[in-house]
Amino acid sequence: MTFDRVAVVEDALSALLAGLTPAAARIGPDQPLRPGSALTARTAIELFEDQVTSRQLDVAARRLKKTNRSFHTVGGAGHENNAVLGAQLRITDPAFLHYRSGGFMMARARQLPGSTPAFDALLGIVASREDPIAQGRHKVWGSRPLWVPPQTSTIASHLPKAVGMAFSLARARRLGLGDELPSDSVVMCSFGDATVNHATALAAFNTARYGARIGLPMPILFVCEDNQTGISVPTPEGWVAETFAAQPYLHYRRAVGEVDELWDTVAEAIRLVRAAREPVFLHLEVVRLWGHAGSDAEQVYRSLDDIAATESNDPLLRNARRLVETGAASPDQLQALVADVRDRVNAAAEEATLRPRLATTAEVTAPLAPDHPAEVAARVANPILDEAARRETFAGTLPEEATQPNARTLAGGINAALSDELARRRELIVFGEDVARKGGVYNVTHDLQKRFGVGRVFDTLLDETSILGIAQGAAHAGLLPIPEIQYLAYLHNALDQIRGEAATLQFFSSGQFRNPMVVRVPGLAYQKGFGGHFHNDNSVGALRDIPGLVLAVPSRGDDAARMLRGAVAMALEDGRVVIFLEPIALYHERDLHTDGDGGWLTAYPPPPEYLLPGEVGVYGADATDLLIVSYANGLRLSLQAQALLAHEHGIAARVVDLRWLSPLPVDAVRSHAADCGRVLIVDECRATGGGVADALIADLAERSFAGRLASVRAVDSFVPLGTATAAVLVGLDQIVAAAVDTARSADSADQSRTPSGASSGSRS
Ligand SMILES: Cc1ncc(C[n+]2csc(CCOP(=O)(O)OP(=O)(O)O)c2C)c(N)n1
Repeated sequence: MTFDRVAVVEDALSALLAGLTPAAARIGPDQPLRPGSALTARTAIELFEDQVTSRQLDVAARRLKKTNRSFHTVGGAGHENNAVLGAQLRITDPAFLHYRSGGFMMARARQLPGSTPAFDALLGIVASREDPIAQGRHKVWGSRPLWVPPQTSTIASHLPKAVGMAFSLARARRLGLGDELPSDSVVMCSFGDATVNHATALAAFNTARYGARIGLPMPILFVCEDNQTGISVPTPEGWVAETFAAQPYLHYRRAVGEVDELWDTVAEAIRLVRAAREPVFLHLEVVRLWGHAGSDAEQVYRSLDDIAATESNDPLLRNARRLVETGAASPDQLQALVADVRDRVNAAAEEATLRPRLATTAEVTAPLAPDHPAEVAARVANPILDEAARRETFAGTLPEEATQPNARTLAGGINAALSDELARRRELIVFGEDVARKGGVYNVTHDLQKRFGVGRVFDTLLDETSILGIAQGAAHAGLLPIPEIQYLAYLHNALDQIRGEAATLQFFSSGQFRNPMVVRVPGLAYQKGFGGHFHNDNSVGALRDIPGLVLAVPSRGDDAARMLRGAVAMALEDGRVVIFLEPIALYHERDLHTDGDGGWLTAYPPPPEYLLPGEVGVYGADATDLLIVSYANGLRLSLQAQALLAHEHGIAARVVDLRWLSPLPVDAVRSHAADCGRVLIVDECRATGGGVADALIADLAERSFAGRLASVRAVDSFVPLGTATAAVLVGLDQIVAAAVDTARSADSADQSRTPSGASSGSRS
């Protein structure tokens, strides 16, 4: 038996309009519905039309679904009063929207003559590639001209970036950026009542309040569309008001009553957030009609009486009554309006189903990982500061003029490169826990705040979700964020902000919105004296599977400086999200083979030298007995092994540093493998899915690499404390033994070998 309340609700509106008695006296189009209200008859009728249009989109989505012509039925039915916000906020007030925002979008689009919001939404519902925001990749509310970045389906995940943008508006302006938006813009963010319980939402409310508490401008309007339920779970009565009405540093406004009352409350809330630049929580009471989505069998968890009671509170019924009783409109006028909207949306829906859909892999993935190396190269080279300006940045001595020829550690190289980038790119900001005053747990951001000021280098509160939210919001505001997550293990705490949000934005907006960033993450294992898993997390599996994400893993100071420049330029030019994973154990390492040999210190390559994905490091390019492929701590161990293999076993091994773990530089590996004929992968991450060995071996095997293939990997274990680490991590002896075994194995390696020639290097 089907349970379809669409017809019931539709008929109720028709019946109401047919039976309403016109008011004794009409009011003029510019008169308010009620003395003292700012809602005029004209605007109220427009609003009603927007709400009916939104409702008809839901009707059409469900109708088309029955014949498999639509793919999304989560609707806004019952939430249409959010149109009151769409009409009153400006299109230069960025809006991060709940998925029930049809009314909001219809009303907002009125501010942009020539827009076709209903047809646009229908193109999304039928997943047509002509959908102007997502090209059918998802049904999202979004529009570049209306400043509505698309949001994913993950509830609450959009709140941290909305807060991040509110936080960043003034900061960007102070740096002479972000002038696309007026200086009094506010950020709006809407969500449901169940969502307020989510950890991510709570993080965002907290960060907004914390910001207000320390005196930062936080012009964020939180809008809770309270339909008293989350799918099937009722929200305890009064919960939202109890929780938010009296929180310090958060203004609370409750929007209830007739549409003109809602209008005035919303107007006051917007005025407040715009003028005070403090967070406001607007509590908008709504109802949810027709269940959570078309697939939701609401009758399983609600009685019919209950459902009917909700339907009797349909905002369209209420608003129609109000328009007629105040004399703003006649029943005939509204009847004609509803009939007209129904016809128009039906016709548009049929038309939308005929429009083409994405079909090929290339079409689907086009916005995922923009890659324009020539333009990136131009970015790296521009601007280059003159020597005097750089000397000023570095207080007289340039980092390349250190007292010894090779004087930079990995940490020193990153610090100097960050300084160079901050000095030449005003849009750059560096932030995170302890990065500013302390200069980072490992001193990598030492002195940056002193040199570049609190506006550009700052400490944040202790919340990784909010740090990554600030990064996304800052990017929306025109800045280039370089956030730091203190340890790799704690990135997982907030990974949804990368996986579900930052990495998906270009995909779901067809490249129209971008959140470029370079996220610095100290990580990996082998720390001496500071053990245990959480500070020695040796898995990159959760990062490597994120489409479009770039994962950079430098090992030495010079590489790090060049790679950071490449990463920043990729972010600026192509909007890429880059994770810059820094091996903690190598930060302050100086030696390679013996104490005091200084073999891990490097010269500092000044700008514009840079490296991009695909460019590997090669050590021993002439050696062809064996290829060792590694990265990070594994690279240093492999170089130690290389020396032992030569001296003790007469084996000439070539070592390749991958440098980039996503995308993997497979072309370079294939070429070096062909040169050497035998390959050993040294992967310091966990054996199963944690690292890169599986992917590299599979790639070579699938390409019929004929030589011996082997790997050493860390054990599938968390890293223990103290000396027991040696029992699970890859060690030097293990590498040497595997290398000897691989190099001496009898196989077809000699036949598979090709003349040598591949090399690496950096560019400038
Ligand atoms: C993080 C996350 N968990 C679970 C879901 C599945 N889900 C989608 S909507 C929803 C309920 C949200 O309720 P509420 O915030 O009240 O919004 P409403 O749908 O009622 O408007 C849930 C649990 C999700 N999308 N994201």
